[in-house]
Amino acid sequence: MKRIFIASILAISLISVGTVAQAYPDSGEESAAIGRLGDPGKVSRTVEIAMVDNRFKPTEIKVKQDETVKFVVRNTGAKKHEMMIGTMTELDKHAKMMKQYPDMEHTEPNLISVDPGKSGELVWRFTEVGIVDFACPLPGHFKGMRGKINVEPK
Ligand SMILES: [Cu+2]
Repeated sequence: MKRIFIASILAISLISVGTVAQAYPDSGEESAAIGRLGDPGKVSRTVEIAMVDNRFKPTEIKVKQDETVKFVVRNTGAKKHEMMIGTMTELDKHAKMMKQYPDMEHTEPNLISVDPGKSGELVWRFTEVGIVDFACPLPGHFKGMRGKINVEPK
């Protein structure tokens, strides 16, 4: 019974992802601007970020184009938090999905979940100059728990 329930939630969420993707036909191009998963062997900068309830510290980070950055993210709060790198459109879309299905397990290359008292790492390569957003997409956190990564020319 429980298994059937989970399967149907998955099916519903897949359908809604499909619908959203159609609504934003250019989201693929947008995603490329945020960079991609980095090679842990090529890290050129380590940035420490603290998660509190419900904020990131710091909220502004500077990196250089083509840098591979290792984010060491420590959750010093009492709640579970996530850090997701993306465009505001993507982050917003994901936050809406989390609101609808708060217990949905999700793994994506541009996201880490960190339990209270733990830390996690995310290695990301920034390929284009500009502002890349990050946020915690969990329900009730998304509005206040945001930050910006300024990718400067190398
Ligand atoms: Cu959070």
